[in-house]
Amino acid sequence: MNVTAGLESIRIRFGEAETVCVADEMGLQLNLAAAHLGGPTDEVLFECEWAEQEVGNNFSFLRSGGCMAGIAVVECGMEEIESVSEQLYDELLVHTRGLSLQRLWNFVPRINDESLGQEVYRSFNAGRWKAFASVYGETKMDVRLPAATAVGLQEGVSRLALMFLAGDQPVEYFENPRQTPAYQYPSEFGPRSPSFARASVVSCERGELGYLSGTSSICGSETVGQGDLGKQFSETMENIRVAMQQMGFAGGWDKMADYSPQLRVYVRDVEDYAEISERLAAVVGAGVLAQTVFIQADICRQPLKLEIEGVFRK
Ligand code: 3EB
Repeated sequence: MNVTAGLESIRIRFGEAETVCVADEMGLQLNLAAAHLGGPTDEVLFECEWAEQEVGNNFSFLRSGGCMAGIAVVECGMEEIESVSEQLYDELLVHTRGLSLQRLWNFVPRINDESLGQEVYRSFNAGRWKAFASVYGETKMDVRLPAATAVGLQEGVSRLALMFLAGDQPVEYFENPRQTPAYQYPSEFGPRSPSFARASVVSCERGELGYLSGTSSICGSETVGQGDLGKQFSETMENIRVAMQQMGFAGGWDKMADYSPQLRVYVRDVEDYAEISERLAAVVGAGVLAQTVFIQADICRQPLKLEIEGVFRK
């Protein structure tokens, strides 16, 4: 363990050639091999005056006061996704014991490909579920699952990357009344359901931090608007509006700018970028759009064309 001084942060940088975790005196950075389509290239997820860095088996961790963040990047063949995911989540849950998970990002190689008779995303879900079930308890994990994103990378395809935020501050987890909780999706979407909540809200001294999970065109548990970008966009935005209301960040799109939104849009087909960006600008305005990151990524259900997540403050 080494102790460093100065401003430190955990960051993510898009549009890099290779998916890799960089640890230095500035903190931790996840370089992501996902094509950057628009907006800022870098996002700071956590910042502090000083931090302790710690290295686990697969993770690099940053600890500061009661806050903790970490990144793992692991070489992982398609057949190993389940076991490697379980191993990473085991490690993550051991190191964050006693803290609440606030937010997780999962970048899964070849997420929509088939391997061992099932989609890679389903294998990932099985491994993640096992780790949560063994630590939180199979029937009790829903109350502690954090907001999350799980998307696929096409470049640097053999690396699984995880990033997380945790802490000792109170966290409230939220579901979306328009959507079936993902941990209760019927088994047609996979033998083990995805382990995440629709949103987390963290209370800190300076106010509240709202983390909206990757949100897509799903109503109940069904994909809405197959082959229809316009329909998928409007369904996604309606899901976001309702989720934000649940989180206590109410007021609709007119109020959005007051919550210092940091949006991130995952676009499956690069050709759709211009239309999505235009549609988003029409809803949230040019100011919010300028702060929005657009990257290419595969969404975890093949028909889904986009997914949007966000961080909000009040
Ligand atoms: C959905 O609502 C779309 O598996 O961690 C969104 C956010 C999605 C997180 C995850 C999956 C995940 O089911 C996919």
